[in-house]
Amino acid sequence: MKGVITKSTGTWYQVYIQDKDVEISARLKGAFRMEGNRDTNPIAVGDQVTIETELGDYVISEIDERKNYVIRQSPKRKALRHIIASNIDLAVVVAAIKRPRTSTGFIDRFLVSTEAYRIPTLIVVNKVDDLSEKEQLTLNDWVETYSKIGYHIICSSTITGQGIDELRAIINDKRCLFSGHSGVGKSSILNQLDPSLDLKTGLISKVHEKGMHTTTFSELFRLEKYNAEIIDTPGIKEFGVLHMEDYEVKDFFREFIPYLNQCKFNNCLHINEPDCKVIEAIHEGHVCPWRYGNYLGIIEDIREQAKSWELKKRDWIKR
Ligand SMILES: Nc1nc2c(ncn2[C@@H]2O[C@H](COP(=O)(O)OP(=O)(O)O)[C@@H](O)[C@H]2O)c(=O)[nH]1
Ligand SMILES: [Mg+2]
Ligand SMILES: [Zn+2]
Repeated sequence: MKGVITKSTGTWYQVYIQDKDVEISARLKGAFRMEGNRDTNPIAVGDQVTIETELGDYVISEIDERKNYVIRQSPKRKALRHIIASNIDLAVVVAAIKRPRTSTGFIDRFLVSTEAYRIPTLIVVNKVDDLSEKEQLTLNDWVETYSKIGYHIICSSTITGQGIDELRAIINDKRCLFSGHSGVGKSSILNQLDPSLDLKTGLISKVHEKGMHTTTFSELFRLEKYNAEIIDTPGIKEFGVLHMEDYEVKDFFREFIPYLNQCKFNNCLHINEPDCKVIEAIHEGHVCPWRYGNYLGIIEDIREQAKSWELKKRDWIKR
């Protein structure tokens, strides 16, 4: 029989069997092939799998090819990647202007990775009920900037209910990945979408958080009323952009695309090359300067990472 992974806690996997509408626990089949696997988890939430029985247990014998997936990179062990979730129809990044403030750097890293995986992405800015005049201006700037380059952005509040109906209409019939810093209101939003989920909300105290395992697990919830599935990803702080090469990132900033073949050099990275049309466009107000700043930040991170690897390698060769 076939099922979808809804939760993984190491050895055991929760699997939802679509035909029977039941959830079972299964482990990997003894001879599960892991050839060439550089993932820390061979099976991820969202994977479509084949279930057999073996010695009285349900076992996962096969995994269907993934339509797409998002990964988290281990910064220290670049060769290893952890698949956060697979087979996603829509990635939702939940942000807030304050308590806690989400940086646009975080949002843009998220967008770069979902662009790279070609996953449609929605930006939700939650907690808009509680903004000062200045914060409202920041919000307006975000909305204008992201809408202009073609991203759907919803402003929401679980207190006033703003944006919730719009969000509900969008997630209908889709498998959605929900991401964002702890405390931005992901669980509160999900509860509003479907109160029967009854997820715990509120900030976990720092002490408690530290005392728990550092790895928290993604989990897939089914919203039967809307034929939607939500994958909640607690504790994901950064998405994988570090596996990219510096020259790849420019392709994932949509607003650079119109200038692709117009710069003097066709391999222009839009950093400090002469006659760069992207930089010209920033000066002329066609490209958002803080988005460009975030672009430079990502390039810097990738190069930093490459440099520290190079140094480490040299260190080893010297021995
Ligand atoms: N002012 C305001 N507070 C909210 C809103 N949504 C959630 N909260 C509060 O923010 C805190 C964190 O919410 P939670 O849903 O647990 O966030 P999560 O960590 O992203 O799942 C809780 O105390 C919520 O009551 C909102 O729209 N406006
Ligand atoms: Mg939560
Ligand atoms: Zn350029």
